[in-house]
Amino acid sequence: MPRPAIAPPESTVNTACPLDCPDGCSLTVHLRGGRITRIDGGTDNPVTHGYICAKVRRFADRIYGDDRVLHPAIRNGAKGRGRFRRATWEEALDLIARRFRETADAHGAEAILPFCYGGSNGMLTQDFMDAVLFRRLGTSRLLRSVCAAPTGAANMGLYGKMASVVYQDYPDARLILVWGVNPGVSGIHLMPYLKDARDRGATIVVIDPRATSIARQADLYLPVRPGTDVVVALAIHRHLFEGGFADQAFLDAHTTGASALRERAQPWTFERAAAVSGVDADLIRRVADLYARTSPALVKCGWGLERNRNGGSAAAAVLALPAVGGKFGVRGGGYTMSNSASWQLTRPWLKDQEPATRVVNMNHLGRVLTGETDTPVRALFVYNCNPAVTMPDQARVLAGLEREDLFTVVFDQVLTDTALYADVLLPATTFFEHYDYSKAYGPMSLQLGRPVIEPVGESRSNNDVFAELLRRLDLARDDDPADDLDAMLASLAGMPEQIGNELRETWRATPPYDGRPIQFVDVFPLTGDGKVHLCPSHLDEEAPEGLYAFRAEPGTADYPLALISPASDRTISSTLGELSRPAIVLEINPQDALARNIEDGDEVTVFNSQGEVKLKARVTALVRPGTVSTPKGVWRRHTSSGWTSNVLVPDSLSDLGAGACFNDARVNVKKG
Ligand SMILES: Nc1nc2c(c(=O)[nH]1)N[C@H]1C(S)=C(S)[C@@H](COP(=O)(O)OP(=O)(O)OC[C@H]3O[C@@H](n4cnc5c(=O)[nH]c(N)nc54)[C@H](O)[C@@H]3O)O[C@H]1N2
Ligand SMILES: Nc1nc2c(c(=O)[nH]1)N[C@H]1C(S)=C(S)[C@@H](COP(=O)(O)OP(=O)(O)OC[C@H]3O[C@@H](n4cnc5c(=O)[nH]c(N)nc54)[C@H](O)[C@@H]3O)O[C@H]1N2
Ligand code: SF4
Ligand SMILES: [Mo]
Repeated sequence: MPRPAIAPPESTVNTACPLDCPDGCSLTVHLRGGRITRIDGGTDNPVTHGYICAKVRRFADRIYGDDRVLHPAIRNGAKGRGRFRRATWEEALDLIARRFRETADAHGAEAILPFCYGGSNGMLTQDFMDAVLFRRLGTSRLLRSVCAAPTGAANMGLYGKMASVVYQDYPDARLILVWGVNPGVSGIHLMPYLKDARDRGATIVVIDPRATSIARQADLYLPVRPGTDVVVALAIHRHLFEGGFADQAFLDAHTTGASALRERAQPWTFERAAAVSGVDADLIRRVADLYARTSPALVKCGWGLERNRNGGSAAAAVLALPAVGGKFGVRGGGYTMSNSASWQLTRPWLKDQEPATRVVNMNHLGRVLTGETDTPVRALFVYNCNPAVTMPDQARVLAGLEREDLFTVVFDQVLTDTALYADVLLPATTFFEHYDYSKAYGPMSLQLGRPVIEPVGESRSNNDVFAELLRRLDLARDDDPADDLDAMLASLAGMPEQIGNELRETWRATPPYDGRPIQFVDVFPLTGDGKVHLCPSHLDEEAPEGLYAFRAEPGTADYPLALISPASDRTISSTLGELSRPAIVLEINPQDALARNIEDGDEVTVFNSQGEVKLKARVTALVRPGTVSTPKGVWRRHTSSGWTSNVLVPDSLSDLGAGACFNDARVNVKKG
């Protein structure tokens, strides 16, 4: 049953954006004849107040666009060709249930792999009825490590994911290190606060291989070689310890592991760090000295620095700075990492225990689908994810998806590159057509989003569909939510009482500490003993060469350039990638271009032993020598060869969190 739209057809309605972006905007949606005519920034969220990104402004083009999946479909042609015949929901769901049952009977349910990541990132569209289904079925489990795994492991290990400094407190800082993050693109509502901080006299330092918009406005810019942040941070630690700037009283009272960190920082003089990172020793010295002497000092740690073999240690070393430097305890001092855990919400509605089935690292999708594993994957259910273009080692991922003996379900809103490989394709609603939570991970904000239009075509929400599958597989129980509305109500009932009540009444919850917690005044580490663990033994054991170790370049002489693929202003990961866009470019430094006889605008081939991608060269000094850059989230149709940067990305893992090493791709570039 399609759910009736809750908004009158001619109206202006408020909702919230749940997409995987730190900001959590409130939205105002204009409707005419029951269709969305305009999407603007809403005023409910005081931080994102009034404006939104250009991506979500264009979201109606996605909702009503040609690529929207409008009804269930069953493959009717060779794998990967995207040829389908229309099917009813009954037929499609019956087929999935039958194939799942047959697979489980013949090979065990571990032969089924659910594959999902953030999707639209809400709490209702992931780890709800989907998790109920897959837990009860006893399928393989997925390690969701494509993003935020190394930074998450570091933040958890050192601080137990203590709540972070929020955007509103940036103007109180006197010094801000913007480290491996590009807020001008990936969290735009931080930018006015950074400007405000600067106007009030704060010094801004940016550490990034590319001169991003914030780097160009910064007082100091460190064009670091990808994957080398750990040594830059350790050189700052060394200066703090050796220069007598370490806050010994704080270290004694609130930390463990300071001497281990000091020992590991010891070898990293400014000169050695400079030789490895490619950043001038004097620049590192200036930053270290500024950090030592300035308060309030703030470190904004992003995700760009984690996507390599040293990413976990880099994040740990960066996050350890305020503890060693004694920067906590004042507004505008401390660190910002993800605030996703700061509401401390659990998911009490998930009553089923996770089964002890095998865990598959999502970064290894290609090798798991193509290689020899104890229990080969025979059925794959992809939702909230577009692995054909977002996972490492694209060639193997696509080879796996092409397997004739693999039964693949893809449940998505649009005909993604992954959907082309589906045996059964299911149409999903967007967050304008179902309920979902918008939980920001930059500011502290929690809003409930609501359907503002009827589901387009025959699309259905995740909870509706997974509840249907539970029934078809005889796994449903009487107290399960029956559909999306039920699931939403169950989630509200499972929230802490005040939050649940507020969301029910105003669609928005009041964050603790007025949404502006001060670290070590209002919030403290959520580690077992309440201390900062500067060198926790479990991380030290997990990292192949120990925590804070620098592991050298993966490259060979044939592939001297580091390829990075950061967020762009066109897509959220690959979401919205179906919309038209200018040609995809490879940014290359003039020095590297000249050596290869490449001019601005040339067609170039970026290649390594895994594959090649054809792109247009943009010769620009904004990217450091030795590094080339192309946006993440590109679709196959946007390159002439049909391959995207992920064909060049190895499926090796980061030192902590078994995360993806997108920025460890080493390549060469040639004209043509
Ligand atoms: N517009 C838009 N917004 C987004 C997204 C999007 O796709 N588009 N994606 C969302 C998601 S899923 C995430 S995880 C976040 C990510 O947001 P960010 O934290 O900004 O992460 P990235 O864009 O991966 O990289 C950030 C910066 O790190 C730099 N970088 C790359 N390698 C290194 C390195 O080794 N060291 C250092 N210091 N810097 C490096 C890149 O040049 C880039 O400028 O953004 C979210 N917001
Ligand atoms: N080269 C390179 N690749 C990268 C990165 C990089 O830095 N470089 N970054 C990585 C990062 S940070 C991330 S987070 C990953 C993200 O990679 P993915 O998890 O694949 O994320 P998206 O590309 O946004 O795809 C999400 C899909 O979910 C669908 N979806 C949204 N909402 C719903 C829903 O309610 N129901 C269903 N059924 N479907 C829904 C969307 O339509 C979309 O197709 O990409 C990674 N890929
Ligand atoms: S993607 Fe981010 S900036 Fe854009 S509307 Fe959503 S929360 Fe706001
Ligand atoms: Mo991400």
